[in-house]
Amino acid sequence: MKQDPEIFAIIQKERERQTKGIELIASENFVSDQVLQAMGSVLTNKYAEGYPGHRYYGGCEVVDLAEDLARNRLKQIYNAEYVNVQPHSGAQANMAVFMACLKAGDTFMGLNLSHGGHLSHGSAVNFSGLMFRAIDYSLNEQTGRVDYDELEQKARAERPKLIIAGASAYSREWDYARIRKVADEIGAIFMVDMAHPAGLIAAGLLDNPLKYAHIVTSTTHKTLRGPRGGVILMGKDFANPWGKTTPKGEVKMMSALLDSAVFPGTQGGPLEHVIAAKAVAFGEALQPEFKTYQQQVKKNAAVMAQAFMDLGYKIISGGTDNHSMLVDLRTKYPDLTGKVAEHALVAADITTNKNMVPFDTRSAFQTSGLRFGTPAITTRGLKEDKMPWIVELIDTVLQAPESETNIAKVREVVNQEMNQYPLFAW
Ligand code: DSN
Repeated sequence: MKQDPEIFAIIQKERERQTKGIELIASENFVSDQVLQAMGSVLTNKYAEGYPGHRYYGGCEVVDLAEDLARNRLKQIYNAEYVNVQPHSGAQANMAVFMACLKAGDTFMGLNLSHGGHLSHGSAVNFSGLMFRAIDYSLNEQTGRVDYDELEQKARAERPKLIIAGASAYSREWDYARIRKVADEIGAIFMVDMAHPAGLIAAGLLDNPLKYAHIVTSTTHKTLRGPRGGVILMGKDFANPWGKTTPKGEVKMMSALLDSAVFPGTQGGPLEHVIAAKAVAFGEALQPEFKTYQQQVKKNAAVMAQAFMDLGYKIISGGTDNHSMLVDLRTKYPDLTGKVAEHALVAADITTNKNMVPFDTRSAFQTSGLRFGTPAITTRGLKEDKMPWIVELIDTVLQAPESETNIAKVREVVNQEMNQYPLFAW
């Protein structure tokens, strides 16, 4: 069959963009060739509504093997008792948890979006904020860390049924034990969305939230370096008989509630080609090289954060425990918005995203911050000695973000250097 020239030209263009630039978006990564192969496989042809061994279609015995492999490997990585690998994304995983744990209008609590939280943790324009009563907790302005005192006070006063920990732009470890304690005190379910640091947790470099939370959700494509997708897990609370009582008076296990909240509650047929790619990525995460990779991700982030601070930039919370950092541009360039900075850096083939900083004086469309992360450049092979070099290039662009000549000079240096780090084998 003749290739579709239009779309394959576009794919080629994106491949070139990824190859020639420095990718610093904290939520992105480059998957292995075998993850790509599994995603582009014949498994996309199969309908498999239901779960392995209990499907609504014939001919599922082969995809059952792939889904079981994904489930078993994921359990092994995080020491989980229950997993569901079908959510199409992190937001879908979160939606299923809401459906299993709450009724429309119930109160729940998550980190304020403008302090680093996530859309699906209660934003007014997301299903979570539209269908439920969302209350939030914040970061402390001085420390740039979660204000656990505020979290506890609000939880006691408002008695949310669900408390969510986890963030999209937060560079510090969480005190999960403290949140679990207040959740137990008020009878709330404690959920952790570990999407961002999932790979570091898998490698044992950050605390495993399954030890503390009733339910954990994640994406599979950030630090975990798998295909785009979501998962749900449970650890020690798996056997808790909490859950909804059926009309017949039976108490349903949370695992059954979660399974039916994913399918048929919020999704139809699972993406078995993506589940196979998840299985591949989970297999990779179980290898010793994965730990070495994550150690480098963390080391690169720490060195990059220090390099920013050495040049006079403010890093929220003064550093990082994980793969990411949030730069407040106002200390160095008070008149520069995140929007203009992002645009200039992208033109220099350095990809990042504008981000609100806690207590930002600008809107989400302008912002005073930039978010950076090291998972993708570490996969590419860059080590800590290159981090100050990257930060200097960023600073060169930000000194004259409107100057095409300045940007073009940096772009040339970026493209030449990245040429030394091959990315795709096929
Ligand atoms: N959009 C993702 C991020 O960039 O962090 C979160 O889902």
